[in-house]
Amino acid sequence: MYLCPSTMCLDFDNLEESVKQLDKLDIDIFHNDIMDGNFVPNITLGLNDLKTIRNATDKLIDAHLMITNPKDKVDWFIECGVDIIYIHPEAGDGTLETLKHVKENMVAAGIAINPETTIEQIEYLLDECDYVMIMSVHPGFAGQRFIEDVMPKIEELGNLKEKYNFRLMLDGACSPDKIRQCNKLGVDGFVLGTSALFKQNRPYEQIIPELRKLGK
Ligand code: S6P
Ligand code: MG
Repeated sequence: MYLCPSTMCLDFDNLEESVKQLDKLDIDIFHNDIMDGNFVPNITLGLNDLKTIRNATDKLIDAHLMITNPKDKVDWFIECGVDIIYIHPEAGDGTLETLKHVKENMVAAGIAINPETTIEQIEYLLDECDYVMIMSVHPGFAGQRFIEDVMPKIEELGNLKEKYNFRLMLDGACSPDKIRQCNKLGVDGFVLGTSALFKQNRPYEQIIPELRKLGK
């Protein structure tokens, strides 16, 4: 199971130190939310933040691009040295070509799909996906409620993993209960935000081993 802390929840006054603190623990991927104030109504990390994070850890880092027309800007993130890039197919055209382009540059490619997006709408992309990330909140903000309507989609994509050979990830309000439940349905990795890791008034050192025990 992949545990993926969301860096938008970190202390940005001490970004490098905050990354290094988590880097020492048993986590797998730093999840970086990139928002443009257009595709989603918020702006979070920029390229300089991403570079700081890259330089602070040797673990995998991703870029979850919540930006309009990602095909025009994807090279910026390839150049930052991220290991995985997630593109929203809802954010513009050319998703299939963009996934191929990412992989040609030796970066893993994935799609992130909004709660309303159906499997029928994205199935043509699955052959090119190393990762598929289901959004269980509307992208834009941490601290939202889990959208239960995505549960059937989680189960269905869990059943398609072997056929298309992708890793299934979940982003949005991943609480310990949801992690346990959805890992059984085939979800391989979870973004950790305020529902599991941050604002818990307990040290990360205590929480991470507990989360680790929830999955296989
Ligand atoms: C939301 C973003 C997510 C959040 C994550 C926070 O647009 O893509 O990655 O950072 O959802 O987690 P939580 O537990 O506060 O929802
Ligand atoms: Mg995200």
